Amino acid sequence: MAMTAGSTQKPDPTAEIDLDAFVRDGFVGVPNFLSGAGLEQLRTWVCEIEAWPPGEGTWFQHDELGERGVVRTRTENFSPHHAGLRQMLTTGALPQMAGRLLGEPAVLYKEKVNYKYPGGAAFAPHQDAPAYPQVPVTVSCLLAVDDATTENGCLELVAGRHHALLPTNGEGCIPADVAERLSWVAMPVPAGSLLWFHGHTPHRSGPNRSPHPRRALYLTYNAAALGDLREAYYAHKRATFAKMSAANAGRISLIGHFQGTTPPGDA
Ligand SMILES: O=C(O)CCC(=O)C(=O)O
Repeated sequence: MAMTAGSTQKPDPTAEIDLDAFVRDGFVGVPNFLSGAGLEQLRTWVCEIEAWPPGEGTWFQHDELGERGVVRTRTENFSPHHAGLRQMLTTGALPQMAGRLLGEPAVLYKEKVNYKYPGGAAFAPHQDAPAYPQVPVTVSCLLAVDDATTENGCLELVAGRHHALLPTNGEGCIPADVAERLSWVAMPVPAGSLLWFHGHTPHRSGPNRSPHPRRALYLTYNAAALGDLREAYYAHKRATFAKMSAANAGRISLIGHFQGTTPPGDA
């Protein structure tokens, strides 16, 4: 099966979402979004964009200095430059599911792949909202490229805490004393499955203690009524990174949730 929007499309892809669970918990899984040739096609595409050189005003490539040297840790803003991924992210089932969760039509806000190679770093407890300043409400979906497990650093989330912004520390993350009072639940996601979560759902992840990468796409959508804000988001990220102080060097996002070390001159 070639993974075009048409061939992955089920009659009503949104029918598979447990909306009540999302409203209650702030996250919900959708199993078996891709399998077989569709999943293999996605893996091919992810390998293609991982191999792109550092973007010069286009995509973002972020690297990580790990125990095995420098490895790719994140690619962002690839949809304008990859037709297959653009079609999958901006048409058909994924924006339809986002629209069902938002309660109105949705448009892609940002997209990234986190590669989390063996030894790849953890992410500190955070909510995404402080990192997405152009828009008050988002929904994101993790599309697992490899099985995400407790060993390789799957997401851990907090149920029912997606209605408000928690306190933030100087990194834009949830302070340790607040985080330790929350009930974290690990959410393994099999390859090809989805995990949708709200922009205010607290989440974190551990390092990759396995010998294999744990790759995942993270696709974020906002209400289309608020506008197509992708370009504004990436212009803001680029400008912020250009004037980032030495104290913030090492970030791969507008917030300092990434716990790894980036090589000098990254981004
Ligand atoms: O990929 C992970 O392990 C966590 C990613 C995450 O929370 C983020 O990129 O905001």
